[in-house]
Amino acid sequence: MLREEVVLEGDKNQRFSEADCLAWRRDGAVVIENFFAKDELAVAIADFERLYGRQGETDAAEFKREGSFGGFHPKQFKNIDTLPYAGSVELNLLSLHPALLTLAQSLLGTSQVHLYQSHTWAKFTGNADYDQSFHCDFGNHTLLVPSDDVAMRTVNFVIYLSDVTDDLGAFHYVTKPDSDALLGPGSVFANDPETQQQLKSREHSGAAPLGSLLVYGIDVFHRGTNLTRPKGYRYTLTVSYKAAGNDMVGFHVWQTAANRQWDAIISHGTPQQLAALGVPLPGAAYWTSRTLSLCQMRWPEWDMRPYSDAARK
Ligand SMILES: O=C(O)CCC(=O)C(=O)O
Ligand SMILES: [Fe+2]
Repeated sequence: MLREEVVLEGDKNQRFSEADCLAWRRDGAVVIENFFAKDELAVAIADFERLYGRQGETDAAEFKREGSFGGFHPKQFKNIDTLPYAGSVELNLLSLHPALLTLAQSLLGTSQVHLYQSHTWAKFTGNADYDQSFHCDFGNHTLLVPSDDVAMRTVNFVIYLSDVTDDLGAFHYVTKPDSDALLGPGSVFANDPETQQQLKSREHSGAAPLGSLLVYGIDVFHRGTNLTRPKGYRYTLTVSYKAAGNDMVGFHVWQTAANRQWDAIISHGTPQQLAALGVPLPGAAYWTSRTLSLCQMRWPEWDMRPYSDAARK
C-alpha cells in the first residue's frame, strides 16, 4: 500500500492536538477528554438507556478471590450489540463521526480508512466481575501479530457515553515504553502471573468524563476493570479503524447483517462516511448506470446524487 500525504478534511473536524498524536505514537494510548460535547451524545445515550437501562440496580459488586488476577468470563460480554444498531441515526453514525475519521486518518497516515469494528457495551455493577488480565487486542483482530509499520496496525477508540471513573470500570493500560522496558521491545504476550504483576505496577487509568475518547492500538497492554460503585453503570462504544485494504486485520463482517438497520447508515451517511464501510466514493469506476440504478432500488431513501453527478462527468 502506498503511503500518501494526508489531507485533513478541515479544522472543524480536528478535535485533537499535535500533543495527542505524539502521545499516541509514543505511548500507544491516549485519553482525549471531552472529545464529544455532551449535547452531541444525548440521542445516543437515550438509545443506550432504552436498549440496556440500568440492569440489576445492585449494590454489591461481584469480586474475584483475594490475591487472584482478573480474567475473561462470558458474563463480562453481555449487553454488547454490533453495528447497525436498533437505535437512532445518531447512534448509528457515531462510529463514523467526521472527527473520528479525521483522527484515524491522521494517526494511520492515510486518507483511506476502514471501520472494521463497532460495538456497544453496557456494564453494570454486580452483573460480572469485569476485572480482566492484561492483554493486547491483536489476538482477535488479526491471525498474526501487530505489524512493525504503524500504518498497518489499527486505531481503536472507546467513546465514553457515561462518566468513567475507577469505581466504574475504567480501562487500565501500560504505555509502550513501560511494557518495552519490562518485557522487551515490542512484546505483546503476558501469559504468566509474574508478567501480569509487573505490568500492574505500571498501569495508568483511562478514567475520564462522559464525552471523552480513549485511543489505543492492538499492540498495547490493557485490561478492563471491575465496577464497584453501588448501582454503577458504564456505557461505551468500541470503534476501530484500519487502513483500507489491510486484510491482515478484521473483526466484523458488515455484509452478514443484510436484514438489519443498514438504512439508518446508508441513507444518512456522507460519501466519506460510507467509504469507511467499503462504499466506493463518487467518481469511482464501480459507479455505472447499472450499479447506480440497482443500488437506488435496494436503498430507495439514499440520496445518490453525488454518485450519479460524478458518474456523468
Ligand atoms: O471495556 C474495557 O474497558 C476493556 C475491555 C477489553 O479490553 C477487552 O474486552 O478486550
Ligand atoms: Fe482488550
